[in-house]
Amino acid sequence: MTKLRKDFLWGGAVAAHQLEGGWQEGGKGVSVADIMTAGANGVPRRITNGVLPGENYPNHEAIDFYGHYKEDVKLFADMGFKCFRTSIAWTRIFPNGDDAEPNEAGLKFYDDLFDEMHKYNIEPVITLSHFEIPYHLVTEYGGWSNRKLIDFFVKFAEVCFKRYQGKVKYWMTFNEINNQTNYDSDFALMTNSGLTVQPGEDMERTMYQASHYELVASALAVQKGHEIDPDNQIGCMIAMVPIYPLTSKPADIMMAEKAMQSRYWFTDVHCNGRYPSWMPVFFERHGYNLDITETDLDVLAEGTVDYIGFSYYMSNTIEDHDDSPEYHYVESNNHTKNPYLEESEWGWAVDPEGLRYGMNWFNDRYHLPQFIVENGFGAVDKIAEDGKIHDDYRIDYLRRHIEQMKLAVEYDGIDLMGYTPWGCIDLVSAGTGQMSKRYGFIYVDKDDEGNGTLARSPKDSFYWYKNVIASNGDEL
Ligand code: P53
Repeated sequence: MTKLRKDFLWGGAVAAHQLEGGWQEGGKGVSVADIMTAGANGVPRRITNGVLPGENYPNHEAIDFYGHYKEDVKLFADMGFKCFRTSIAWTRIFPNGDDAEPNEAGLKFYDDLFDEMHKYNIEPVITLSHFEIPYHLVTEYGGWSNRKLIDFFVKFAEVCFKRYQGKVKYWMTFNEINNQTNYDSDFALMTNSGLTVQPGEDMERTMYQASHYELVASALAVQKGHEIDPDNQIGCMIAMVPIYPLTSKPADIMMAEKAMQSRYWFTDVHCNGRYPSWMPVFFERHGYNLDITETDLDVLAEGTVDYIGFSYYMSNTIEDHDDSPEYHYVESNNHTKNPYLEESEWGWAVDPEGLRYGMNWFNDRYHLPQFIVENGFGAVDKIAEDGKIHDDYRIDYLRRHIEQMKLAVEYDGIDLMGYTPWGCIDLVSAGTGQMSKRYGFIYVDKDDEGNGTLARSPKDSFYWYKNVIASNGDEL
């Protein structure tokens, strides 16, 4: 018999910009996702200077969940979902980000969506900022490099907490806030923080400054959310990609430890309410005179999260590369291949045990409940002769990860709230902008060029997952 909670939150996860479409419906403003073109496997998305004619912007229509949400929520209910994780597109509520008043049509869309979910007893799990910052905040303010964004975000959060009180209880502030550790990536900086690289700018420094403002904004939102409704459960959202040492050479172990610190200090601030000891000395050594005030530090201490929401797809591996006592981690070029693991077509190392490892890592440090809010296998699906999709590779991936998640509960005593696999319905890939990198239990007829009927149909994994939920994880 399963040791999972009786009220375990089985469900699925998406983000507004990756499935809603309707990019200009109901007064919605332009977000950073609306200015990213379609890339391909190994071809990065381009970030254009506003919305330009003749470009392919896959998020503009996405899978038109905006127009199909009733049908889609019904399919989730058919699978037995207890919860559904999505985000509130900031630009539906504040089209420019700095508007004086929220946009009623946007607020109403999410009212209707949450009501539809509650019809089937599906609990909303809501991310406030998931890679969809208003583009106006980028052009006018320089994104999160500007302290003013704290007020804009907190206002947005407050409006959402008030409006959806009684409808939404589970929240997260910033999606995968730690992905910007990869400060060499234009994509990561733009999606996380609306940052544009200026010639000669030290983006590592800017990343730390922007992250600090986001963490302050998150802590303030946590405080507001608790004041508005003490029942609110507000979490952080961390991309858990464990970094292993390649060998038992002590310098490799040390390198991996420092790499983990560089990627996961965000969790220290969210959960412990303070910066870890290595950071002030790191800032000092690098001459980073950051805008971090005493008041900020008090806010961080008072706005700690209720749970750790995290994504898990893969692990990475590292070896010592520069013999410096700092073991400076540079995410863009420090990884090496793990000889024990196979990779997906997109080069993501498949490592089910890494999920259990990551859960133990969080648990040892923070002693908080955990929520796996993303996990999944991006793969090309082929329609078979019988017209169906037999996605046994996806079932295999999910089964092996759920097995490890159960071991973490049963053997490691970890308090796990739920599991929402990513892209439960096919959607636009964040990293590549492709439709063909599919994660769903539900197939959506649309290709990378934007052609297709948008018709929905269940894959084999749909029926498999339905039984997993019905048996509370006993039957895999
Ligand atoms: P895609 C990188 C590494 C781990 C997770 O990713 C990541 C990324 C960004 O690409 O993003 C999360 O679509 C993110 C989702 C995203 C999902 O993982 O690139 O929270 O928005 O779609 C999968 O295959």
